[in-house]
This record gives sequence, C-alpha cells and structure tokens, in this order.
Amino acid sequence: MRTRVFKLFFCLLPLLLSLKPMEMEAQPKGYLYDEEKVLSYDLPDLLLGLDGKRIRTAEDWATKRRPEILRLFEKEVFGRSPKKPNPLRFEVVEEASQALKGKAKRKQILIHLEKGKKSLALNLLLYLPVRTKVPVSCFLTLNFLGNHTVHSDPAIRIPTSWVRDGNGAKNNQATDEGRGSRSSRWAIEAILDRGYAFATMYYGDIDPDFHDGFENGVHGLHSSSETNMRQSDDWASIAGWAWGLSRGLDYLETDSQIDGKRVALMGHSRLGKTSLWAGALDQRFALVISNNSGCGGAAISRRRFGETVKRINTSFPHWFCENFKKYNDKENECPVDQHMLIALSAPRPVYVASAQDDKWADPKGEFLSALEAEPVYQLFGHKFGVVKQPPVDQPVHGRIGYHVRTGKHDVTPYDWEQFVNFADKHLK
Ligand code: GTR
Repeated sequence: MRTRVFKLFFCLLPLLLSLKPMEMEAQPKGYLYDEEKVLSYDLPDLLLGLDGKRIRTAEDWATKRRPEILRLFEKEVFGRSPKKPNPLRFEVVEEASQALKGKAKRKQILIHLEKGKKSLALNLLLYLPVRTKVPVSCFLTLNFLGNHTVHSDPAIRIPTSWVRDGNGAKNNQATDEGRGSRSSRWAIEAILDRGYAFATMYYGDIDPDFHDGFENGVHGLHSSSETNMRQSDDWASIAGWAWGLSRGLDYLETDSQIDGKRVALMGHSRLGKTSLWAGALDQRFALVISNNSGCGGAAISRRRFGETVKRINTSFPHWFCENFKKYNDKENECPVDQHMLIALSAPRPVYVASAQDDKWADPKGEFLSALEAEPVYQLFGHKFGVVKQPPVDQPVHGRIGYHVRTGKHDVTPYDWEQFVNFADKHLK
C-alpha cells in the first residue's frame, strides 16, 4: 500500500510541479467561463458616425470614422500620448557580424530620449539574417523580463531598469541567471531562417509595470513637477509601452538594413493589448499581431467572459487611463468595444491569436472582435474568410488572420510559424 502511494506521488510529481502560482491564477474563481451564460449585448456600431451618418466608403472610414474611434479609445481607454520626442538619438552600443552560430548579425542600440534635464534610454536588440538581401522585413516585439531572457546569447545586454523578481531577477534587478529563461517564447532562429529580422525591447525600460504614480519611465520623463496633476484621459502604462514601440520603429526606419515600411508588431498578453494600441496609433506599422491579448486587447468586453473591465482595472490600475474605470461593471456604457480596436489596424493585415485553454482571455471573444472588424476591411476590398470560429489548430489567413491553438496562455513555436506564414503572405 505504502509503495503504491509512493509510486502515485512520483507519477503526479511533474503535474504538481507544473502548477506554479501564476498558472493557478490563470482562471481565477468567480468569473464567467460558461458560454451558455454570456448575456446578450449590442456592440457599438463600427460604421455609424457620431453625426448619425452611415460610413459607406474607405475614404469616409479613413477621414471621418477612424479618427473618431481613435479619439474615443484615447479618451476612454488608453489615454492620450505625447508626440514623437525631439531630440531623439540612437547609439549603436554593440555590433557583431557573426552571432547565433553564424546565422545572424547582432546589433544593440540605445534609444536616447530627452526632455529638459531628464533623460531615459531604451535598449533595442536586433538580429538580422545573414543570408538575405537587404533591406529586410522585421518583427518588432516587447518582452517581459529583459532582452537577455529572449535568447541564451551571452552578448545580450542585461537591463538596469526595474524588473519583476524571479527568472534570475533579484531585488528588482536582472542578473545573468535569467539569460535565455524565456527563449521558448521567441522562435528567433526560425524567424531568421525565414528571412526576417527580429527586434525586441524590454517593456520595463519604457515604463515599469507597477503602479508608481506614473513617476518613472516615459511618464516621469514627460511630467513636470509643477503640473503633476493627472487628467482622466492622460496616458497610462499600455499607452506608454505603445509609445516606446513607436520609438523602436523610429530607429528601425533609420537602419539601412531594415525595410522600415515592412515592420510587423507582435505582442503577447498585456503586450498584445499594447501592440494593438501601438498599431492603431502609428500607421507606419505594416502588420499587427496580438497573441492571447484578452480583456482590453482583442476580446469583446461586453461578453464579460473571463477577465472583466472591473477586474483588470482593479488588479492593474496603472494600465488604462482613469476614465476606463467608469466602465467597471458597466461595459455596455462604453462608447467603444474591442472590435473597433482591431478595425483601427485596417486596411493593414492584422492577426489575432488565441489559445484554447486560455479562458481568462476569452478565445471566442477574441475571435468575435476580429469577425466584427471585418466590415471595415470590406470597405477596402479585403476579407477575413470565415464566419465562425475555426476549429483548434486550423489557422485562417485572410487580410485578418486568426488561429486558436491547443494549449495554454503562452507563445509557442506554432504561433510563430503562423505569424511568419501570415507575414509571408502580406509583407513579401
Ligand atoms: C494577467 C492579466 C491579463 C494578461 C496577463 C499577462 O494577469 O489578467 O490581462 O494581460 O496577465 O499579461 O500575462
């Protein structure tokens, strides 16, 4: 009997070890995970202008409705961001013609931001494929734990800005121990093999991911002590990270080896919300990908499936602008919903990726946003190509791309394979 219990314990050990606190939190209790219980709702009309007139042409969308919706998202959801800074200076701090076993060239760039006496520097890591004609298309991404965590390459610089503890970080400082700890999420070699450059920035360089009263990062850079009174539509952290992505693109546009007109944005989870907002604000991004972005990203808020507006505003009070809190438990009163955020990418190709077990992010709601955004793409003569959610692991690559893969909240090589296929179709 004793040996049987012992054996059972050892059989279950890998499962027990896999239940780390973060994963256990993935589906918090007390929220809706049952499709049958989703209440009916009406989405704000994507193509009805604020003047009551219906939008019927691509031109009317681009000149009338798009700016209206963009302003609503600024005012009610993400907050208003400042313009491109001046001066903006780029410094190549490290360069190697042979990296990743000869597969890549590596460049590390500091993006220097200045405002009066204050300054901030953002690290950008860039790998370029060696066997491709330049200029090349590029994926630009943000990472959660520092550039050095995306690959075990010993030359990647370690951030000096605030980092969440764990994965080699101690006392909110990254260490060498974290090197490569998140490499499973970044199919860098596969991306290079397909002829794309890969660029990444650490989101904490741009703005630390905790409620610091908006004193540090890009918010601190822009605030002045006399007028530190925040307005209800001032930018919060997601808008800050999105603004940082545009600074990354500012650099990429100056690099002769990169085709600045073919830069694809990719972000996961909170950074998937960020890539959608960055792509909406900055139309220089040629393609936009959101992976498992959920509430405040691709998922329809009015469904209240998984994470809700109230819950996200409570757990992460620094992500959205103050006005967004008005919609806690009042999603139906918000003048926008997330299909409109997807539509702001139009007519550029946009990709929404979900994971079957990531109920917290509402895979069905993520799909429905993509579907509901299609009428705008149709004004430009583009299609999505489906009317109902495709089965798992069966990607659809119209001008809008979508897949729901088996598995949990994560970024996998399978996801990257679909993103690169999608980019091949639309960027090459
Ligand atoms: C969760 C949050 C989600 C998602 C995720 C992440 O805790 O509730 O909205 O953004 O974090 O970014 O990993």
